[in-house]
Amino acid sequence: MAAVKVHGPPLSTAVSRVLACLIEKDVPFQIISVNMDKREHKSPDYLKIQPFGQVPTFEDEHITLFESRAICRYVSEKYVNQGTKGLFGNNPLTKASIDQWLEAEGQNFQPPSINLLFQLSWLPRMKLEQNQEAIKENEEKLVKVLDVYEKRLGESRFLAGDEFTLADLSHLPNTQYLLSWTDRGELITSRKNVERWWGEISGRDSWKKVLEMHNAALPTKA
Ligand SMILES: N[C@@H](CCC(=O)N[C@@H](CS)C(=O)NCC(=O)O)C(=O)O
Repeated sequence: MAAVKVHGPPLSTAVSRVLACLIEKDVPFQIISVNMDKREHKSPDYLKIQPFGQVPTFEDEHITLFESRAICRYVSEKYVNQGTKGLFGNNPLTKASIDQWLEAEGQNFQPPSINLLFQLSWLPRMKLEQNQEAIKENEEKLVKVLDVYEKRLGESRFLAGDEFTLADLSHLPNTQYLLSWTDRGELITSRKNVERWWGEISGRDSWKKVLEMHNAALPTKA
């Protein structure tokens, strides 16, 4: 099988989502470097394959796709018979349930979690001032989302049911960074069911491999 191509740095949350999915599905891939510090994602050539100038972009044979969750759905459908089965369900109801929680991740979990990461991790790294109002507002929003998850995960082993699916996988990058790069890890660890779920999904071999790629990509300290 020819390797698919993923354009973008493994440390990007959206790139990580796609890498975790490809590893779950045993799909060989090649990472194509996009140097975001040099703004290569805004270059005319890159904009031809990702018109919004974001990573990742995905290439498989003659097709090009962007949007990490759409890429994950495609990979799970195209390679349905290999790797982890049922990542995107196998009947209309399981697919709808997975989609429901994938949408919850994209629409409810992603905005406050990425804003918190930006405020609590990226701004300090760039030695820029944080906005305390934005921190408070996004933390409050995330608390409400995680309270819904806590209830759901008290009733169900994974978000969409008894099996690990794309709905769970899609939460890996931002949750990892909240825990590793901010002091707000308690948002996860103080919720019994969310913490149990996090232990289960972050312990998957696919995610451990993505973390190895993160470690390899991080600048080494002198
Ligand atoms: N919804 C898109 C979001 C992609 C995205 O926001 N990528 C970030 C890196 S994680 C990016 O390219 N940021 C640079 C920019 O927006 O200019 C997806 O899931 O693929």
